[in-house]
Order: sequence, then C-alpha cells, then structure tokens
Amino acid sequence: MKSMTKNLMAAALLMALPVGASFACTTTAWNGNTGAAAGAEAGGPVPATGGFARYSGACALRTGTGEFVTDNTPGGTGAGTEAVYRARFYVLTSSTGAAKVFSATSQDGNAGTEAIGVTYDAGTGSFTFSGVTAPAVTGITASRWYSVELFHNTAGGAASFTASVAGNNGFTGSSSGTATATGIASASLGMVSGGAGTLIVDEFESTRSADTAIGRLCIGDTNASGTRNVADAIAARNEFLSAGAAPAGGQPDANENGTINAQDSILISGICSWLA
Ligand SMILES: [Ca+2]
Ligand SMILES: [Ca+2]
Ligand SMILES: [Ca+2]
Repeated sequence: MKSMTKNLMAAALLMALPVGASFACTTTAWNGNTGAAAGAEAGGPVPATGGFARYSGACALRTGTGEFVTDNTPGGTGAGTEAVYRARFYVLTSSTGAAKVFSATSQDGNAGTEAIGVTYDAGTGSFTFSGVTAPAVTGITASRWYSVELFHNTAGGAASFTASVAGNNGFTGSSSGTATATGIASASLGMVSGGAGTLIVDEFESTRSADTAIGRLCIGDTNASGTRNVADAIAARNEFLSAGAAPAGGQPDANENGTINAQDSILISGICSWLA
C-alpha cells in the first residue's frame, strides 16, 4: 500500500558530477534512455562551447526529435500503475512544429496506453494535451522557460486531470478536464515524438500526492540558499561574467528567457530591494 501523502517518486533526475573545474552531467538515474537522448550537459549561462540553457543547477537535458528519457518508478518497475500521479518539469520552448515533451503511459518503457501527453506546439503557441480531454493552454512564447505541473487522478472512480503552466517572467495558465481510466506506469521526458530542432527540459519531479502541489522553484534564488537577497544578484553577475565557468547552483534566469545576463542580476536586485 502506497502512501497517499507527498511521496516522492522521482526528482531532479539530471545528475551533476564535479569533474575538475567543470561538470559532467548524466542521465543514469533514469530507467531508460530511449532513443539515445542526446545526453545531459552542463548548461552554460552565456553559451560556452557545448553549453546550453538550464533552469536550475548545472545540468539540463537537451533532446532532438525522438530523444527522451523514461522513468519507470510509477507503480514500481515491471508491474502496477499509479492511480494518483503528479509531475512537474521545466521546458525551454525552443523547438519548432509540434513536439511531445512529456508522455505518461500504462506500461513501463513508454509502452501501453497513453494516460497523459503534453505537446508544445510552436505554430499555435500552446501546450496541448492528449490521453486526456482538456483544452490547450495558449499564449506560450517561443524560447522561454515554462514550468508544467500535471495531476492525473483515476483513484476510486475519479477521472480528473489538471495542468498548471507558469513561466516567461510572469505568465500563468491552466487547464482541467477528464482523465482516462488508465493508471500510470512510466513517464517520458524530452522530445518523445514530433517537432523539429531541440527542446531543453529540466527539474523533473513526480509524486503520488493527491493534494499537495509540487510547485515552482524560487525565481532568483541564484545560489540555492532558500532565500533571496543581494548574494543572489552577485551570484548571477558572477555567472555571466565568468561566461559559464561558474554556474550558479540555483535559479539565476530571473526573466526566464534562456540566457543569463545583466538583466537577470538587475531583476534580482529589484526583487531584493522590494522585499527589503
Ligand atoms: Ca513502473
Ligand atoms: Ca539565495
Ligand atoms: Ca535571463
């Protein structure tokens, strides 16, 4: 019997391992690197060679069409499903066309029936949903960071689905609708199908909580201290002045536009002044 409280199933499955003066990122915490996901790399703030944007910490996952990673934690590995499933991830909307960025299915390894699909459609500027019946979240801008939190409940005859989207320096949107009767056995993240170009995803978490949102990371807590103060503005400044050599451990991209520069440092300073 699984706890129905905020029981973490998978979190931040992009690992940063210090190697000399830089970072090596891996996807080994995921169960399956289906489609040979391009591999997680340290995201440079001012794109250094081989670097790319990340939302938090040193690592994100950059994928092309058909490249994704899979988490078989839901329902255990090999059998069972979760009737109550909650997940949150961040995505940089950098792809073109309609790219499925997330898919949760009734069997391990992205197999079986789709319970939740989330597609970023660059053509219509929206997140659309499949496997459920729910309207799109519109008003999505290209090449900006968004968090997407999903809740899928088929316990005890329920059939509900909700999605909360936030990002791009203040945008919020939501959708709700009807879930299928399918429980969830695996979740896949990346460019599961469709689209062109690349997508960057970061900070995936999933729980089986029926009532507690995972929520967002604190914007501007650049040094991941849990509070925001002038040290965060300084850390953002140090990051862009180092051209990626000294990535901050928290969330330096205060305007969520995929790059770290003086604007972010100024924004964080403004937030801190306002808090004071
Ligand atoms: Ca499973
Ligand atoms: Ca801080
Ligand atoms: Ca920025």
